[in-house]
Amino acid sequence: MEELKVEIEKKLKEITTLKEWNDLKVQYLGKKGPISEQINKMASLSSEEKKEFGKQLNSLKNEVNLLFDEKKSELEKEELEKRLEEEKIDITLPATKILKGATHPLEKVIDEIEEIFLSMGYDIVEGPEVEEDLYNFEKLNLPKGHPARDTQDSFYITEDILLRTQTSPVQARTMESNQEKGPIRIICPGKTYRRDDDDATHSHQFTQIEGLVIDKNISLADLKGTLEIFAKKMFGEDRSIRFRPSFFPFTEPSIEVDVSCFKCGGVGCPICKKTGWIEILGSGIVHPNVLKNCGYDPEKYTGFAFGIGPERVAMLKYGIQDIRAFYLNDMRFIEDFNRIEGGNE
Ligand code: 2NM
Repeated sequence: MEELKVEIEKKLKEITTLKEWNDLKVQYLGKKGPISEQINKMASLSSEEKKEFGKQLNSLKNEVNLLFDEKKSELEKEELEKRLEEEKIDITLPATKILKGATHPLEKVIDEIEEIFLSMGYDIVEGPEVEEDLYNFEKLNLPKGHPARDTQDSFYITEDILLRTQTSPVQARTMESNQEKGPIRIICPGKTYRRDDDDATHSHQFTQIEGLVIDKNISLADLKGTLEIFAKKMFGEDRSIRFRPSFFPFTEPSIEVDVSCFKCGGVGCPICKKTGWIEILGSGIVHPNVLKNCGYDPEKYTGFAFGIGPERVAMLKYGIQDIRAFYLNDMRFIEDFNRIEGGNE
């Protein structure tokens, strides 16, 4: 018995894991272990011998159990210390930088323009980018053969279907589907497409925000007042606007709108090319043919419309030199812009 105890003590010293401890316990204290074996053998002893031998075996078993218990708490303590060491967190280490998403500069300008017109009670309406010739041209007073609808300039999919070249087809659709044929006050933002060779000022895909107001007695004064508010909110309270005559097939008269230079205040600088004025948008009084084509009676209703190029506004406002920068997905451009703008709030 003494030998067995010494042997167990030696084995317990050698083990380092709870798994080994478990195996060892099964080996010595299990049903097939040496102690159980001795207990089984006791059947052949006399009752005197049984008493003496049983007492000794019992105390051996208790001692061995105690040895195992001690070893177990020792191993558990070691394991805990090891885990605590491994899982130690240094809270003084600098945190991993989390990359933040940011709004694209063009999207920021679009959001800003939308906000200005929403504050004036306009609704935002969107429509298909793959459009029918009927809505993109025909109903907007650009009949087949009209020089402004040169097929060289549009992405045609079939003879009658194309990628919209402007967002005004959304307005034609809105006018047409308006059952009451009553007042309309909308802006239509979205992507547009033209067959241009891309360069610093041209992109075959660009964005537009076109506006349309229809009501009784709408006049140029309404157009001017509205666009003046827009110019001041977008480019600064001190801005003024001026009208220049122009031509668009869907408006008569057609008017180009300039804003006084927000860089030099009108004195003359490289941004305004020494003129003091910057062209910002095209507009006009909706052509009677357009109203008629979309189911409105031009004798009862008049309207004004305008088209803003968000790329141009963003380029002017933030001094961006090349329109292609918006579409290259160069993260440095977006990050740089967000640094200037103070990030995405
Ligand atoms: C412009 C300039 C002038 C315009 C006209 C219409 C519609 F649908 F009412 F006829 N929508 N947008 C318009 C007028 C657009 O963009 C430079």
